[in-house]
Amino acid sequence: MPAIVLIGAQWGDEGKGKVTDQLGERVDYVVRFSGGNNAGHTVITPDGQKYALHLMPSGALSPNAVIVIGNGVVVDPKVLLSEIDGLAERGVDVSRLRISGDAHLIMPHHRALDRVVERYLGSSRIGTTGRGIGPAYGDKVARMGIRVQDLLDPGILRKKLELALREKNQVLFKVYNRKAIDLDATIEEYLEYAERLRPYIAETRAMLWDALDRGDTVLLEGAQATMLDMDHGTYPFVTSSNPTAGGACVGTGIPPTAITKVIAVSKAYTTRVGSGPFPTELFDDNGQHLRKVGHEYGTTTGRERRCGWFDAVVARYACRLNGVTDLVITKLDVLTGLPTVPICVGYEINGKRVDDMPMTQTDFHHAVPVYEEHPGWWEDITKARTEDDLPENARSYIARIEQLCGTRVSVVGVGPGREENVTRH
Ligand code: 2SA
Ligand code: GDP
Ligand code: MG
Repeated sequence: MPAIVLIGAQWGDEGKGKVTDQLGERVDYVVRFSGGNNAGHTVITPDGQKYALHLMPSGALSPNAVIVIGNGVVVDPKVLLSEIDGLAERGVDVSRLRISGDAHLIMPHHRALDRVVERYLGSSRIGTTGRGIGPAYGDKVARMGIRVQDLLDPGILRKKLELALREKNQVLFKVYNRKAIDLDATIEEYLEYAERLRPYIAETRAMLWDALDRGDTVLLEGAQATMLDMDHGTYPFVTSSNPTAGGACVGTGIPPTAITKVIAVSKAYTTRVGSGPFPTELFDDNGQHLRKVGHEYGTTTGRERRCGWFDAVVARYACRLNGVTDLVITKLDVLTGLPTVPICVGYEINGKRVDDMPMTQTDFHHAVPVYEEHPGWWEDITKARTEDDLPENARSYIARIEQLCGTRVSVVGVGPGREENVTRH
């Protein structure tokens, strides 16, 4: 009864969509457990078609997998419906979708609050995706949230929205100088979504327990990443959920004892989108190379991603925190053509060398990377499928990452396509 967790080891966009899609052929269920439509997961199918998924699990492109939106996800029904329609138009069978009735809804006041709060924060802003994620989770924790199941009970929906809007309209939007949101219009809009979403809403927890009892394989697909985790990431420059492996249990109802494997996806370098500390960030031609060759622009917002060298301190932290059994290193092909490829093996903080994540955020802000230089390679590696196909320098770069993380690197990505991988062990 295996449940496999797949998470991002860095600050997101490691290629989780591609890896989930690859595994999708071999699993029975693909379940999203956290985040919302802040996520942008890119999948390129063998016929060359590109899909950018935001709320739909990346198993959507594997015809035999049941795809599930777990209770830990925040759902913007408008976005979900347009994603369902877009996929259906392209011939994808969306009837396999199930949505937990316990997932929380993103409401218009959440989207509005996300934007006004970012404006209010000014230079201290988080650099959110503006999708209402933080305010929706905020209301969930404050026990003022509206859940997917509330769409099925118009009386409850009105009561809850009335309460939520009273606070937003009469207090918050006055402070932020934003116009009030209309209760009746919102109810009307959401009841229309309710009719369309009704067939997909299910008790997903029990469905997944039954699947595990039958011996089916369940893949829990993470969104965002370890360093964006609300508890374990670079707070406050994080997302408002727990995208780490522990969050996979909370966000689905699958017990920890059912998890047999934790796969972490990491780029062969590092990117980050939004504000916050990033010790190995590059502001030179090498950074430009990574952005240009790696097409490092947000899948959801189109924002430029900040780029830097591989940070083994972060990677090791992610491996230990998530109990990683297998590492997938993506985008090795993007490093081709660089004369040297440094790896950050530690930090210097206030004159002291440290090898692990420092305790305080202030120290992390002051961390200066200590680099180990590795010779680069020029050969095109996109056709490599076994380790022997890789140039010696690329092989030793990966072997060094494996050694520094103390975790097996099972697969190395050498291109965006489903087949463009080197399988190692
Ligand atoms: P939010 O919107 O409240 O979750 O933003 C809080 C922080 O989390 C970051 N974040 C992300 N980082 C990388 N990729 C994400 N998804 C998109 C992508 C990003 C995009 O796939 O490229 O298109 O801009 C993602 N989602 C949230 C965010 O940048 C904030 O730092
Ligand atoms: P996710 O959020 O983790 O799913 O990642 P994104 O889809 O936001 O960003 C990863 C990008 O890298 C996408 O454009 C992928 O198509 C692309 N990608 C994934 N793996 C590889 C790889 O091994 N090589 C190259 N060149 N691109 C890759
Ligand atoms: Mg992404």
